Amino acid sequence: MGRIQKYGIFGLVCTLGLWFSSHAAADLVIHLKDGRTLRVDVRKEDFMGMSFEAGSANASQPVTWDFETGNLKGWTRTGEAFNNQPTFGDNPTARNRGQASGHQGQYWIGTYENRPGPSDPAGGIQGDGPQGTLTSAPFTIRNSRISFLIGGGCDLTSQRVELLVQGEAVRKTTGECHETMKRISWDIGALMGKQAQIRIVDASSGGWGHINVDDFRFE
Ligand SMILES: [Ca+2]
Repeated sequence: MGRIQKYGIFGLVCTLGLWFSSHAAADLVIHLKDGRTLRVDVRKEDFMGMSFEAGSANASQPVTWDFETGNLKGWTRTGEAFNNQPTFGDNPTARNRGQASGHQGQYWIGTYENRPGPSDPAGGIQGDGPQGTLTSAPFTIRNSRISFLIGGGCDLTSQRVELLVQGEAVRKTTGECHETMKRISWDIGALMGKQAQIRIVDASSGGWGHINVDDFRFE
């Protein structure tokens, strides 16, 4: 959430307080990380208060949607596949795989990889063996699209990212049996207001039994 996150809600409220001390009305300008600027006409007599709901998807708890925290904050693991996640840097290139990861930032999910941080040896792997799931905290759908980067295995029955509503997978996507992640997008406008979770599934130990994922965006 760009500058809101940087300054925090306390700083924002203080700033608003200063505006209102000299203005009957003011524009609240919110600069988002994706480049958009939101401008809200705020009148002193109408202003009651302000709250900040973490994450663009209004998650019930903070979730690392791009894994740049270097951990799995807001996600729940089952099995073994996600024990060494997220992974750091372009690990496929570090082992001369010939297919770059295409990740965002520094950290991403790659269930073949085993390089949790920069101090771990580049190119380390856990291979296709481990299986498991990684499920996000519940959130309320408030955007018409979710996009994310996906790569790795291409069997929808065993390697996929899915959107759960009331425990049912209402959207699911697999990779293209290529390490390099591509951005895909789900139209979720029809699900507005519903409680949902993202689940990443690695349910195979065979060839291409791994999945690469990064950078969920709520658009
Ligand atoms: Ca990332």
